[in-house]
Amino acid sequence: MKASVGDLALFGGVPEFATPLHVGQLNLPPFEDFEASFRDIFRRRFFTNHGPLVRTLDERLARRLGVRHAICVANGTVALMVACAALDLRDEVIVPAFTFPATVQALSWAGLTAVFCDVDPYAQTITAELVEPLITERTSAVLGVHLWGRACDPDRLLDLCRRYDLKLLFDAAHAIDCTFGGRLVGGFGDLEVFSFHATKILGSAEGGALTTNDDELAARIRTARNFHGAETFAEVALRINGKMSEAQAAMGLLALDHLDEWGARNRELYHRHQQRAGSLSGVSFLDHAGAERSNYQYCVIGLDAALDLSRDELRQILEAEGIHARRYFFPGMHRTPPYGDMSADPDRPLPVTDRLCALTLQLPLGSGMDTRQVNRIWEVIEFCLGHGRDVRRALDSARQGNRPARPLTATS
Ligand code: T4K
Repeated sequence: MKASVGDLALFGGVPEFATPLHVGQLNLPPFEDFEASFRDIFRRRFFTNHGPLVRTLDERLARRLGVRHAICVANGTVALMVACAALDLRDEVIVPAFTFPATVQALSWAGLTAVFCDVDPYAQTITAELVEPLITERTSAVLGVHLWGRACDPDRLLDLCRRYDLKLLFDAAHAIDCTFGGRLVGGFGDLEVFSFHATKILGSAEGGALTTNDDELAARIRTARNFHGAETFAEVALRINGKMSEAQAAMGLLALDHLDEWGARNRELYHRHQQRAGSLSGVSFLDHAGAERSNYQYCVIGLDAALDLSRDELRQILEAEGIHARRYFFPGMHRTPPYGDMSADPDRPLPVTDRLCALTLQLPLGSGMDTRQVNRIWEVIEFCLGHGRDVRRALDSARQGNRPARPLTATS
């Protein structure tokens, strides 16, 4: 418990958490289960190229998500690249700038041009209304991102895309086990893309999957992810080695066994964050789950621009306390080279994206955490915001060299 500004670790006090709390905590099944699974892989001497575990994971995912096809690949970024090739996208793709770089970088790897769309201030996703004015004769597709697990409205976007003869795909990297209108993410648009990175609730160290209900598209995906196309005879010009290994699939299958349990744990932590944030003025909690089913893997807050402390100052203080909050996503992709820079771009204003990039903070939530730790995170935040002017003076003083203040690490 902090009683004075001097108790803050940034100014020489004892850090609240001796072992830092991260966002993106690992969700790990019991080690013996890994051992058994890996022993089987070594016994079979079959390590990759669509082995039995990858095929089982494909089938189990498809069943769980209620789709005809789930096709596992090496990671979520490759999944997006494969999606572009399988859909034969050309020229321009409309995409939010408020996303992880991979969403946009995959388009560049496929030789496509990203056209950045602003997001809805409440949902933080693109909408049909925001997309429509950006459509030109060069547009071939719309790529929505189900940010934090909250799905874009798939029906209105599909209606728009069908009217303009555009493909519709979704980056569902955050959205395994999440619903829109009670329907599970996985079967929306032409296809959807998942990430099973280690930091995701369903992790296979690195990994990802594409899901679709379209048989012909599924064949094209299988060809695009396997350089010589022997898997299917679909003609796809752009191909890559995007195969998932048996080791990744083993981890993914074990994680799938625990998905419900981990979602329930996250839910409890999420609601405690929500409760604590709700009692603090100047802080808004993004309830991305709302009434939908969610994996609850992210705690996202927005800070009022009028607070005595900026988002980045608060983050600096929290980091010194062992609370490694992240500025996902800063800067927006429209301000990230080679797509843009930090200078204002009056021709392509994305005011909501800019505001979210400046004020959003993601707080730790996940495995190994309990609600008492969530409370302790909020006690530090409450102290800082409640003593904003004093903390601000101490920060200014430290900047002028009068007091020690730990530098912030370079990560966003
Ligand atoms: N689309 C969207 C919307 C995405 O968010 C992502 C990835 C993708 C596409 C692409 O999917 P993949 O190609 O990655 O499958 C992390 C993840 O690496 C990335 O998968 C994720 N989104 C993104 C939101 O977060 P970084 O570069 O910020 O990760 P890093 O290494 O700073 O890790 C975040 C925190 O997790 C750290 O503070 C510590 C903790 N951590 C991390 C790792 C790797 C651990 O505790 N253990 C670990 O092994 O991207």
